[in-house]
Amino acid sequence: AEYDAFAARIPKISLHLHLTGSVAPDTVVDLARKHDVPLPAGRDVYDVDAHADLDAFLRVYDTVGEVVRDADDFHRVTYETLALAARHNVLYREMFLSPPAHPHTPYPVMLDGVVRGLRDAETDHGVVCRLIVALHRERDADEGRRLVETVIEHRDEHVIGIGLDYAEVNGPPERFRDAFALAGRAGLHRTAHSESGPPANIRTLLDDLGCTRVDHGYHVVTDAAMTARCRDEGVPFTCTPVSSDIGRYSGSGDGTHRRIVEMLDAGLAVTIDSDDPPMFGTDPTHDLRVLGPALGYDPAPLRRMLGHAVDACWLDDTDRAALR
Ligand code: ES4
Ligand code: ZN
Repeated sequence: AEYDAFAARIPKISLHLHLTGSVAPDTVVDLARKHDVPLPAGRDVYDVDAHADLDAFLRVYDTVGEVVRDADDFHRVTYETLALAARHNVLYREMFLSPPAHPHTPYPVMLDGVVRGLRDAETDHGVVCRLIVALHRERDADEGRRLVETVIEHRDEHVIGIGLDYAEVNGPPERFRDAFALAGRAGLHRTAHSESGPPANIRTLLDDLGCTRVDHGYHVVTDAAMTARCRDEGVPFTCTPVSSDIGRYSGSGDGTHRRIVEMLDAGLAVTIDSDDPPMFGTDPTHDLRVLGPALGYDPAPLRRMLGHAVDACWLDDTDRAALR
């Protein structure tokens, strides 16, 4: 009970959350009606069956992308997810924006709505948010590179980095070398998902794509040399206990969160987030509470992970110091 209260109260820094995956079910229904998009009948928008495998989950994610369309929609969903975050004491978030998930929306329109949403949320709730534009790794490399060009063309101070999302098996990281190099030359920070893939993919992220973080990265602990390197270099891993347990990537769906415990025991810089909160039935407090049994209900690792998130975030050192 003491641990649970601490999980609610501790300040939080959120480094792994997808805007498209954070839309409340009522909002999805509202926006579907607004844009006349049919939703699957006879069941909840976020049915747990949708999570049976990653592809099924990603089709639900794409459905949300269909209904979040105009600038006002983006304002609304950004504001709503940040207002909720503030209630969980999230101080700062770096949030994934997946433009390819929203085929009806030009990038500048999306950016306008999102930036207004995060400004309003900061004014009303004090939560600060910056953006990571995620490239769709199942699409070809050229589309990714063009998205980076678009990001640079519409340069906005709120967009501080790029990422790589969707299914890793269908999009090996080396395919995006040029796109990431272009982003690097433009001064954008870089991260990428590696949830199901081998430690070799983590090496590609660090050595070939210029990533300074790894999203998930559970298989690092299957390679002793890679684990030692990442510990020595302080490479941050943004882990998502709820979504990755459901997907059987960080555990066996049994709440032991085996991989995350191994990563912590190996001295790796682990941070914790929700991935797609309503889709996986979680929130920033719940993410920490589900780790309770795995951590022996000890609050000390929660403090350590907060420290890792402060180190891992892409704020400049003055703004970073304000979070300590
Ligand atoms: C995602 Cl691979 C993956 N996992 C969870 N959420 C996502 N959104 C886009 N790609
Ligand atoms: Zn993710």
